[in-house]
Amino acid sequence: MSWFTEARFGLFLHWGLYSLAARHEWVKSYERLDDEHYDRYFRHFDPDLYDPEAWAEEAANAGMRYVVVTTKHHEGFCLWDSALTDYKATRTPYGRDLLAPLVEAFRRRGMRIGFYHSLLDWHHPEFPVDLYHPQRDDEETRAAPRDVRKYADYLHGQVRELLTGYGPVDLMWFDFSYPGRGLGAKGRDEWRSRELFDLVKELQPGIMINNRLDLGSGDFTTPEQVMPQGGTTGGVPWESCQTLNGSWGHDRDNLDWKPADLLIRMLVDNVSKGGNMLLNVGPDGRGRFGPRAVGRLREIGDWMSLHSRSIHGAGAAPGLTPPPDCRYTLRGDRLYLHLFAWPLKHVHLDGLAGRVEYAQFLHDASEVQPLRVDPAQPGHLYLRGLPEDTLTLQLPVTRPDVAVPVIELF
Ligand code: H79
Repeated sequence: MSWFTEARFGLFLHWGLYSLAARHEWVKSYERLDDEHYDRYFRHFDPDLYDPEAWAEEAANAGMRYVVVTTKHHEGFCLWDSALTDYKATRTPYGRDLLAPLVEAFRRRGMRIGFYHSLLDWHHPEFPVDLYHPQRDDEETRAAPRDVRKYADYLHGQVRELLTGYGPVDLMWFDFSYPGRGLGAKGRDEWRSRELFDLVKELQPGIMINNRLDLGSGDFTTPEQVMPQGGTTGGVPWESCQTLNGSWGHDRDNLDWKPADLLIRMLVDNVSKGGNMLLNVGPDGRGRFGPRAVGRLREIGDWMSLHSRSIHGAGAAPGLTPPPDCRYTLRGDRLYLHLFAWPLKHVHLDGLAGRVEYAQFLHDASEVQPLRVDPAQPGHLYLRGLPEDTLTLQLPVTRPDVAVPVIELF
């Protein structure tokens, strides 16, 4: 499982019928749309510009090392040609399986493959109505009780299909459990999570499973749209999943787009705390990433092409406290100082005096010289007060023209 912590950066893909509604992947629940209304997206699903090779190329160029794709989101629509339902891509106007070509394209780029699979299913007739369900818990639904055991059989059957039909799968991302949350609440008893977990491991012994089956931490934990504090997961690998704009599915009118430099700082922050970042793109109804997403991925790629050495295979630097607005990552015995803000002329590194043999900017391998204080020089007077064990580096006044400057310390 070391590939996971080496990779550090992955692509999340949310793609389904909600991509046509283009107003958040929870639209069916938020707007309480019934099946009849929602069927319009099924009848019009035809991503004629779908090109998973292009997606894989964008992801690879951005420095991403794995992909996690929504095989099925809460709406219940399946991207693959499941034998257990007709609610799938092959029965839409598009008429073809979307999953196999995607897996192939990303694998060809050397990327690891992850399947997101929703535990919730707002389309399956035996999925009991609950607080998130688009259908209300009313007299009518109570009169026709649903059998969650039958739904769980379906869930297990579909997972079996996914893990037998697409070659080696590296990661399984289940979403989500809500035990004890009122009528229709669901967790390990309803999903039959232990059985499901064992099934996944039996079919794909090398796979990693996330923590949303209500079985504790799983193989890795998944903070969602938060930047976690470091050192809080007790050594369990973790991955923070993040959006470009607050939504996971394509969201046409959303203007809350994070700029690329913020996304880069988020990635660095995660790695500096020992975690991964899974960054989401919500492709549109024609199967494109959209210019805003592509623009950000390319800017991230520009930075990664010069700085991936501080990300891939890197992690937290235990015992070292970085200066304000800086982050350390450690890879082997190389330390990387990421400067989120640009200080004037000097940066002071506590605890590093005498421990650094050479320092350079990562983007151009230009030397960053230490400040050597000569007690004979008058200037020395003004530097008194720095702790003995502090290494001071001399910075140019002008900040290098990269999203986040990085100093590599040998
Ligand atoms: O697939 C993406 C989301 O659709 C899904 N997980 C990511 C990866 C997800 N969104 N929310 N949740 C899982 C958990 C539920 C969160 C809730 Fe709420 C917060 C339920 C009630 C408050 C979101 C906001 C749903 C209703 C309001």
